[in-house]
Amino acid sequence: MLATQIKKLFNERGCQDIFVPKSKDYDLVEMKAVKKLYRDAKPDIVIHLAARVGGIGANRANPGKFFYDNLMMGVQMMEMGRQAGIEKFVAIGTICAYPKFTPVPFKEDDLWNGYPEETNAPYGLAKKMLLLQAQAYRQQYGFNAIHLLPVNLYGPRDSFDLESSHVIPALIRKCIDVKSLPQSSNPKRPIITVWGTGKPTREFLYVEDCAEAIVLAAERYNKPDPINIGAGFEISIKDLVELIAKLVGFGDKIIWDNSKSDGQPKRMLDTSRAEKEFGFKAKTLFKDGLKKTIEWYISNKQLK
Ligand code: GFB
Repeated sequence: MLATQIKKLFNERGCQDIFVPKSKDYDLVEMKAVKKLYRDAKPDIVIHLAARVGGIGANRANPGKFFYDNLMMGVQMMEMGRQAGIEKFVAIGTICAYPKFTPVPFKEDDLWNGYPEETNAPYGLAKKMLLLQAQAYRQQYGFNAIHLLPVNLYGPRDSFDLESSHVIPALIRKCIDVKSLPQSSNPKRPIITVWGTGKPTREFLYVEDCAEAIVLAAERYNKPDPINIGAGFEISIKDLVELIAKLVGFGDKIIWDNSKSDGQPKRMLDTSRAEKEFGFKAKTLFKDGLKKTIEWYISNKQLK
């Protein structure tokens, strides 16, 4: 969902020569595929978005794969970028790299003050190593690699798989699918089951805003320090569930499955550095972003 938006923004800026490799053509976990990609694309700038990613369910089910695949893709892409002598490497990291009990709002200077939350530590630390690699390569080779830390993303074209997706698409699907069940097949009051206790908090960034931030950083930011990319608000999962249910028009029973993990207790970013360094400030109001995502799911759900 992010690559589509980034390509659109670069096209609008007059940049037409953009190569977006597909994972079916280039399995970046394999070094030979990474070498072939650099031969085929001959890039000046690389924006490394590729990731084996998913929600809390997917992370808990695949800690080994999420660690290995994300580490190998990132490390090899940056190393071959260095050997190819590219101008700039933009590494897209994750908010999961922050320590579990980071005080909110998360400041980039707190990034190394502890171990991440257990459910997403393998993924979070694999991506965090790209920050270390970027700073080490800048020091030894003068290689211009930057590291961005986007918060939980949402928007059209996301994965709506109920086991592996993130919370927003899962809730939208649950509310809409149960509503569209024919009454006859569901005499009892419709029920949706959501995960955890509802107490955790999260911050969410609309995909188009994230794309804007990445393009601005690619154009203007050339320093070793990591940068938070977010929208600067905090919402509890309980309030999120009620908001999505209201926007979808689901007014029935919500059951909380406490056997499912809550993940990181609190999450909200300090977004002042991105604004200071390259003038980024998220534009999309949360309710508007949710409405666009709900509309997209309704008009595309038969494809799911
Ligand atoms: O979005 P999510 O899966 O991942 O879960 P994280 C966010 C919160 O929503 C957790 C709760 O407290 C979940 O327990 N939740 C409630 C649900 N109902 C549901 C549901 O039906 N599905 C899902 N998925 N969650 C992610 C990492 O952590 O952060 C990723 O797992 C990624 O790797 C992302 O890095 C940025 O927000 O906890």
